[in-house]
Amino acid sequence: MLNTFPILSAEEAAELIQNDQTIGFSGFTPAGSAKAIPAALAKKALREHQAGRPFKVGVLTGASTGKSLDGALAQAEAISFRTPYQSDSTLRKQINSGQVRFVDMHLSLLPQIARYGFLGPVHWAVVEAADITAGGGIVLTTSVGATNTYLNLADKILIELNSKHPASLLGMHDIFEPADPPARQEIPVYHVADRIGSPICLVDPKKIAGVVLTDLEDECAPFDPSTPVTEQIGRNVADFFIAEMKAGRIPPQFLPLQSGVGNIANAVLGALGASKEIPNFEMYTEVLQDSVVPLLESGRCSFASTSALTLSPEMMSHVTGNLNFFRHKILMRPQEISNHPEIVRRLGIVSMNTAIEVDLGGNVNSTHVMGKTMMNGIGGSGDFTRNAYISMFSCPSTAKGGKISAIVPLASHMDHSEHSVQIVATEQGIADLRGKDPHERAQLIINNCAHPDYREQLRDYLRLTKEGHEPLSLSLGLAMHRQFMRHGDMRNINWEEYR
Ligand code: 0RQ
Repeated sequence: MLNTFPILSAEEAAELIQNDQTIGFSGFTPAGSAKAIPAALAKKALREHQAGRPFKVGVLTGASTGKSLDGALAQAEAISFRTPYQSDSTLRKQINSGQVRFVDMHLSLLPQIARYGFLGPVHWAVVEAADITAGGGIVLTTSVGATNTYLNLADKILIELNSKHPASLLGMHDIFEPADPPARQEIPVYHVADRIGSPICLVDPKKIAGVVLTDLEDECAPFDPSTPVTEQIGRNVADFFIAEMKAGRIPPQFLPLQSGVGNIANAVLGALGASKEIPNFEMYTEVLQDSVVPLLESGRCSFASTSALTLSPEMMSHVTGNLNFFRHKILMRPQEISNHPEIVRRLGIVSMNTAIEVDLGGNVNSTHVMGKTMMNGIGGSGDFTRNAYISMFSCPSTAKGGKISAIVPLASHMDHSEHSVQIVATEQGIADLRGKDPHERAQLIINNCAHPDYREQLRDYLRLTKEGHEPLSLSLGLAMHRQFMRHGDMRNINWEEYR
């Protein structure tokens, strides 16, 4: 292979990329993200800015990335447009100040939207690989995300051949891209472990402009240790699933689990794995975190289909050191397939995602603090929530030391509607909203999920909104948010002040 394609330094590769171009990077979370070329591109942007020339690019990825991609490019003020998800603090500030245009998108939809041209031309695919064949076969590394789509769409391709990831990752990916309508057929995944595509991405070798040799670890940050609150959420969720099994609503062999990212999701998975009454389960998910690896080894999780291995460097080297075991336990798929509504509905997935706030109707805000400030993005939570057999959202009942209630009269931004959200879980308990009308939902959410500091004032709100199908007051719906903006604390509201 090395004789076939030009070997470039990261700097030489970055020189090929021009101001105003759009790049589809590999990476779904920091797993499998391109690293050397974006870091070199950030340095080029700084040089260009110093010379008084504009230099910004459009950045497309699978989901969030790491410090060498979103971090470095944001610090160099080199990003003009970003989609579909991010979690970098500098980039977040630029998005919220209007400096970077950010489109928050369902992850399963991104490849289709890119194929139809809504994101403009994709000039470059910059992709990390574990191996390349002379014929243009690319073995991806620790994620698939939207990389297969960017490789197809891009005019030109740059590859980071990363020796940290062994070529023996071959076989851990299942690359499948649906045809566009009206030629689209069913996606034939009937069981979590079904393989339907190719282990490699095949590209036209003439599109490969160069290969950069790297030896870089993924930049996945470790999770915060669990807290009494996150552990209690985990126990509440595990108890709920045990009761569902006893009631015959989850079959004895369980149903495939999807779990979002973050500290809470990690704690919930830990609790499920530790529960003796929950049988061994499979995962059909988008992100596989550290907590799942011991579950795969113990057999508690019998198979995991994912789009990314979002593992700490230590856990990743453990997995790559034991690939003969893990290659029979893990399959990585494009996000268009890992998150596909058709498969989520078919498999009867139990989805568990995280909310910033939940309102009394059961609507969920997962993305915008106080309705305005973007946190990370919707990610895959909507793909799963809308189509799962059981759709759950969990969060601590309060944030910022109790000054903010996660249970509010009206969500200040809505990502997941009352029609899709079935279960709400906090450390206080579980509200099962299935089959309940709006007033019943509101009472369940207050009684079972709200923090005791907020229950009475939320009940007062309900008393003020008795009429109508929804317990809504147009003037008071956002009063707790307004109270926080005015007084720095949502507690002890005087509803009259906001009438
Ligand atoms: O702030 O970082 O300043 O301490 O939000 O909250 O409690 O640590 O929980 O790490 O799980 O993140 C929803 C943001 C939760 C995340 C969200 C503040 C809180 C803290 C983080 P600090 P926690 P987590 C997977 C699928 C997107 C939807 C999804 C997320 C910080 O899980 O982005 O699940 N989800 N997608 O203090 C003000 C509130 C708040 C609040 C929390 N009501 N008001 N601040 N915070 N609630 C993604 C992919 O598809 C890849």
